[in-house]
Amino acid sequence: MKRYYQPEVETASYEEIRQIQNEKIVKQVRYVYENVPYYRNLMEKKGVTPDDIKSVDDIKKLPFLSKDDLREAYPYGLLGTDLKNCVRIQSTSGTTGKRVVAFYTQKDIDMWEECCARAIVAAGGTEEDVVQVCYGYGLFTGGPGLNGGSHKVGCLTLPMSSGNTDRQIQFMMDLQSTILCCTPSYAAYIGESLAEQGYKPEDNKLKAGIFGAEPWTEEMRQEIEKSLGIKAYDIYGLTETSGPGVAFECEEQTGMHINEDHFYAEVIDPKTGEVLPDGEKGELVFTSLDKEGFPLLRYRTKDICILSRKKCSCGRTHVKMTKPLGRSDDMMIIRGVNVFPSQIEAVLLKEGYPPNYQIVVDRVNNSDTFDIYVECTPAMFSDIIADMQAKEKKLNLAMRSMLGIGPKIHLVAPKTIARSEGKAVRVIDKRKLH
Ligand code: DLL
Repeated sequence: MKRYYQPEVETASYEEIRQIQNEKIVKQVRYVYENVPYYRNLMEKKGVTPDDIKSVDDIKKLPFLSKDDLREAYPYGLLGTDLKNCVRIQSTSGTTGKRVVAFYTQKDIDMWEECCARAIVAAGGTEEDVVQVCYGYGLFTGGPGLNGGSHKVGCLTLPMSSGNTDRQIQFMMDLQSTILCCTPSYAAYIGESLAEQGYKPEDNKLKAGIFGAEPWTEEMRQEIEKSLGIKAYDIYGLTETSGPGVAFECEEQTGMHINEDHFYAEVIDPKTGEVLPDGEKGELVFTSLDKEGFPLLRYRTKDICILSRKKCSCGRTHVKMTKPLGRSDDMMIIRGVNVFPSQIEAVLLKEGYPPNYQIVVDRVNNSDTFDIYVECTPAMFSDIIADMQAKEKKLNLAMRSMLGIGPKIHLVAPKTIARSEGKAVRVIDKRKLH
């Protein structure tokens, strides 16, 4: 069986990978400097020129790029080439301010899909496989990324998108899907639904699952593996860098190999920006090495993780990252969707509510619950239940349109949400994800 999609590079020695990275970084920095005035400006402010970057060891001289920069430069400020050379955009959910729009040339798409193909082959995928992709399709990168990777491997691809679980199960059974790609919480839900419909794990033909886009635990992995009768692999990525496939798990299931020939990873102290040695916990920072549409140098992901170069039994040599162990900002991932408290606050203000609220997130039966308690002003508060329900419904719709998912809204009487003497406790996340 084929073990690697691109064996030469996936199993190259450390020195060979360094060589590839060193050649690429020189070109990528010059490319960005010449084509992205926004970043050139940051380099000039720091007194760095492309001539200062001779190898990846010099990356630490470059300025960081943050989500705030992406917001400031929205939509075209970080574009690396003429729009006429781009063939696709993908985006995250959220307000215009928080939304990330990434641009891809055809070469960028090919690179991204190859990264996903590596993940599929690492999960045992070959052209004999039937890959059921139930990540969302559209602006979200999950569906398109895994779909493209599956094509590259030559698998029969079922572009299901998310939702409609009965139909997912029918296709899974009738077309004998062998690899499932979706968020871990949706995988768990499919497992439960199969059991409810009377199927046993051995009744399906699935052998593997490629699950990511949100945090999940080892316990959840075991549960999913048991309920579906599969081996469950993690996959990581973010819209800014391309989408899923920046890193993926192999058969060892002890962390995800970062596709180092395309993305250079650093871990930094989120407070000081200092680069930390392998093995230390900090914020993950990526530098793209060969992107055209949306090249990013030293992009701060806000994901906290640890890098390791311990030899892997799968034969891959690329550095491994742990599962994200948390975030250095306040972003939550609820049912696979990125949610910031500031977005919720913006909706409340727009709808005329005071910014006294509390978000409660929990995971019940492997599915996220999302409740927002909102204080009314005395003028808004009414003891007519129908009135309050109508208001809750209106707020739910406004939240849904902003976030892409609908929370359960609870309007509560004035002055009932506990005031804090220090920082307000806006978010109570009861999920034990890390
Ligand atoms: O979630 C891309 C993706 C799609 C990854 C499908 C894997 C599978 P965004 O919507 O931009 O992109 O969200 C990126 O999600 O910074 C992490 O905080 C989180 N995340 C992604 N993968 C994982 C994972 C996609 N395997 C943000 N475990 C990232 C934990 C993850 N968190």
